[in-house]
Amino acid sequence: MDAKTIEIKSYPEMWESLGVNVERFEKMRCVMGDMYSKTFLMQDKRPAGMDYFDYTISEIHGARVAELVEAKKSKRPVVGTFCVFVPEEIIVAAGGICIGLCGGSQGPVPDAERILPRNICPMVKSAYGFKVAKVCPYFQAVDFVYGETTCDAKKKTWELLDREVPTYVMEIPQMKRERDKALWLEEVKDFKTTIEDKSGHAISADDLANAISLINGKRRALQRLNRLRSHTPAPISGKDGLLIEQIAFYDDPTRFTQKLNDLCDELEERVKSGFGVAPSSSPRIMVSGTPMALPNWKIHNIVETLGGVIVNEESCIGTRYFKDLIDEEGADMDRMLADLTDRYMKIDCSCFTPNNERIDQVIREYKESNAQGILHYCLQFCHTYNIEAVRLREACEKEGVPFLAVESDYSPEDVGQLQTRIEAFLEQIREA
Ligand code: BJ8
Repeated sequence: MDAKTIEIKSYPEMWESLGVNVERFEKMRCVMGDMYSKTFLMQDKRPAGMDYFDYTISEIHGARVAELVEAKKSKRPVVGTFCVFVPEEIIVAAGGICIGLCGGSQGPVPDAERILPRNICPMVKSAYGFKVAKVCPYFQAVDFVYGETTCDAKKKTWELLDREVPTYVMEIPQMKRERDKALWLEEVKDFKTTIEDKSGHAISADDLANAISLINGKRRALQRLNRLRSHTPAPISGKDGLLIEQIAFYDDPTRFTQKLNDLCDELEERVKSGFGVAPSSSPRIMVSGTPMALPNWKIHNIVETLGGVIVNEESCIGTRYFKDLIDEEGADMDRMLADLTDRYMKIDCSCFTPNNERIDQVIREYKESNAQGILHYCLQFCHTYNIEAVRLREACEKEGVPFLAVESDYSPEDVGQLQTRIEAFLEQIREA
């Protein structure tokens, strides 16, 4: 691999066997390789430990997909998900593999728009488009999909997606009263039963305990990375931080955790010696809001090209995924399921009302990450995050936190306008 370019490897025979539209997918592969090289490999002072994550991107449609194909041969279920509410510990406990399928690319959006309304969330359109156009080997490899009822765009799309791939749906309550928590526990139990039926594997207490410890380990490594990013100068760029958080959703959890901890060892040395990727004077930005699915690097690219550095993502592809762990003291299945349910109920998605925990959490993360401003990122047509930004802005005004809210999609059309607004925001922080 040349230092400044990356080739995303081609596996046409394997893709063909999965029913991928190979001719179309080949073009997307080349575009992504080019975009990755320009966004990531041109950065200065990247940690050596990023080599592994570059490798996973070069093999994103090869080595990892081949692992899924092997798992399927040995009857291990491969389950596609779209939300951090779907408990991956239960999939892992049944010997399965959980793959986050959220779409972050503009490429398949026109395919989706032939069927879905245009004025819905780009993440939903991108994911659905990947499946109907058959241009995602992961989507082609999953045995079935588990959706949820978090937002209207997703829950109605599952009805259509079910025509393409078996799609099950968990009901996520939208409030957090005791009766909502009881409903959620029942949903988790139903989910476990379905996964057991599909995999032919009855989950034992030991299976679940091991899975909880494995996924807790992954979340702990991500917490460690996040703490390291709170230092000034930042030991790693926001782009690389986000990339790692994105890869967490499809890589093998044991390998990922090991490689991320190796990287964190290196970053600790950087922190000790005061070595950073950007000058200490670079404005430190925390991003908060809707998830940024692979390969959505738009905001991070703009901020860091303009001389800022992103130090935290309060997002489901970010801290909402790893801030909470499951208690590992649970001795029996009922206790473990109750602990798991408690942990998942702490996710402060804007689909909940009220959602005061998130407002408090954003301010807490702002302080802990030593950020100097919050950039609220909302995907177009995501009403819940968009409206919740009103209360976040008020909380930031009260705390004296510089705040900018942007709404965007995956097209490049608004890049110029975003650059102008973000540049002014960084200037405001520099002058403060
Ligand atoms: S827990 S944030 S992963 S639902 S798809 S809600 S952006 S309109 S992703 Fe999410 Fe689960 Fe909540 Fe997290 Fe809005 Fe788009 Fe809906 Fe979205």
